[in-house]
Amino acid sequence: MTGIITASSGGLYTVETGEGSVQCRARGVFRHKHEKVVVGDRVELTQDGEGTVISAICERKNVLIRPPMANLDYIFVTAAASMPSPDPFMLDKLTTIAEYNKIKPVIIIGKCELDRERAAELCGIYRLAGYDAFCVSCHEGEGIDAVKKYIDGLPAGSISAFAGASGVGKSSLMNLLFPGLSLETSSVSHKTERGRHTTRSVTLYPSGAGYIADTPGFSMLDFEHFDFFTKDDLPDTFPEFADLLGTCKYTKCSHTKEDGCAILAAVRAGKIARSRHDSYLALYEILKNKHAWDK
Ligand SMILES: Nc1nc2c(ncn2[C@@H]2O[C@H](COP(=O)(O)OP(=O)(O)OP(=O)(O)O)[C@@H](O)[C@H]2O)c(=O)[nH]1
Ligand SMILES: [Mg+2]
Ligand SMILES: [Zn+2]
Repeated sequence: MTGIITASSGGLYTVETGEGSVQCRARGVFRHKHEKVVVGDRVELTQDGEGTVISAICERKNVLIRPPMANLDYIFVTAAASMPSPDPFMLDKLTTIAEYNKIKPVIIIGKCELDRERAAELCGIYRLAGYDAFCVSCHEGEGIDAVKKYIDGLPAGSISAFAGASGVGKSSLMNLLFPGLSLETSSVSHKTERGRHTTRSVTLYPSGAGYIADTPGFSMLDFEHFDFFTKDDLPDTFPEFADLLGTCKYTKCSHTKEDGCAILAAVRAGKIARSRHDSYLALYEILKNKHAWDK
């Protein structure tokens, strides 16, 4: 029998088999091989002396460290227009990690009633990059139907997740999108503008034809070590660069400062958002200093 891992806690996994869900443990062999079963994994179940156990992990499409999940098809990269203040660099780290792992990013700007101008500006930046982007307000109900329709239209069997900083409203939005859920939410500290890390683990919920996960919010610390890929992989993680790659004056152009760089020209012409290129520069600096053995 096969199934999909929908939750995990202290070595106990919830597996949805299509004929209901079972709770079970993984065979000891995974621990020896340092292979970790994560939410989103498709697994094989076998009966042994102790009952049902996970006996094999099916080949993965991808696996992320944050959120700890496998086989993601879509990631709803979520920020708030305010409280906490949006951090485009954090959003761009998430989109680049997603792109590198062949996960389609979709942008959600929540709490849009708090700062409509900033919300519209952020959506504009990501639409210019070619992403689907939604402004939503859980408090005023705005944009919820559009996101719901989008999720309902995702391919059968697809796996998605909401991801972003703590307190941006991921669980609040899930509660509105899926009225059967009553996920815990809690207020953002006014003093620090930080969330309280209310969601503690990744859980997949059935959504239309697929699955969608609520995940624990990030803190800035989670992103200090950005070592998922190398600087040579970086340009390909910005989809708005794609058409221009290979058209710069120098074949080895780093798109950071060279004369005749087609990417820089597009930034000056307003065809590529400056904040996206700023993130590119910052990531380039980090990855430039990264050694292969840092992985
Ligand atoms: N003003 C405003 N507040 C919102 C909106 N959506 C959610 N909130 C509030 O933001 C706070 C945090 O919401 P959560 O849903 O717990 O945030 P989260 O992203 O799940 O946070 P973690 O689980 O810590 O990652 C709660 O107090 C919500 O009521 C909104 O559209 N507008
Ligand atoms: Mg939450
Ligand atoms: Zn260039």
